[in-house]
Amino acid sequence: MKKLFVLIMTVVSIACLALQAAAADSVVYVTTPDTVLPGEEFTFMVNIDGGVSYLAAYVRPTFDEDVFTLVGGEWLIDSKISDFDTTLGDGVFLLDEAAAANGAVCTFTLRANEYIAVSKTTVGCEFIISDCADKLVEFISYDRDNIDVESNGVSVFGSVTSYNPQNEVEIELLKDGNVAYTATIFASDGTGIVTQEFKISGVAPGTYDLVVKKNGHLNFTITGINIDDENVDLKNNDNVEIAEITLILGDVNGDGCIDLKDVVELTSSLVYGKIFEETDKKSADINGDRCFDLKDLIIITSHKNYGKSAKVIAY
Ligand SMILES: [Ca+2]
Ligand SMILES: [Ca+2]
Repeated sequence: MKKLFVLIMTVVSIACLALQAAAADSVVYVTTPDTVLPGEEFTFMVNIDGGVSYLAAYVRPTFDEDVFTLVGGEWLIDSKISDFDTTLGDGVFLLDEAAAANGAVCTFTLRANEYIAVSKTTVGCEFIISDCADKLVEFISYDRDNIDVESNGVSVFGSVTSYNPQNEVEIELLKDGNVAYTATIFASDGTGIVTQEFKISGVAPGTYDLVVKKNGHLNFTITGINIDDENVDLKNNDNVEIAEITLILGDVNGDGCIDLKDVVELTSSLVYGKIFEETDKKSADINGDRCFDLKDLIIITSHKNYGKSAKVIAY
């Protein structure tokens, strides 16, 4: 039913695009609390004012899923369709007859997650309204940005040394094999070896595995990191391999080890001696200078890299 509704809305919206400007007076607004504590549940109301007549609407709450979980929703109007779905997080409704767009429409209930990394967030609601009688469709989006949330949990700090800062580094904290938190060291200019720091915030107590991933490099895993109520700075660890995480590189084909297959890929006539734009095998540019040449081959075949497979060490 929802797909059908969206289809209808799409068709109507295309047909009536020129008329949208005429319906600019309606306002959707949400009423939310000023402050939310970790683990706290709250309900916010969605209202529409402005008097535009409508028969149907699509509604969806907007919020940061790292901060809140949608736990419920309720229509405050009589509608033929009431298919609000907490899994999909949206719903549509269709009135028996056109009504003026005034007053409370629905409520959504959100629960703040137990561990939150940010201190401010936004909660809002998106609306698509259809007034079939006038062949009019109005798009309204509204966000409210004044919810303070109490951040908690601890932070995990570390440093990663790798080649080619033009590729980003992904850091994952896994709990029971599932990714629980992530951080990204974003791409930047430059070539060659670079040492960059990362921070993962809002981490709940528990035992985690930390995995560092970067294109062209082997994964680096630290298992069994115990986190309680204090920040963990891997850079202070007695084990230099943990304190100075260094990625092994040269995994051109991404199979988790560096061997003859990677050399063969780099030295292929389709790759070797080419410049960056001339081949799709971007991962063969090991040092990030946008050329595929002897410099890359030397790095792959270096004793530090060649013959190595993904590193896993215990915390
Ligand atoms: Ca490989
Ligand atoms: Ca290169």
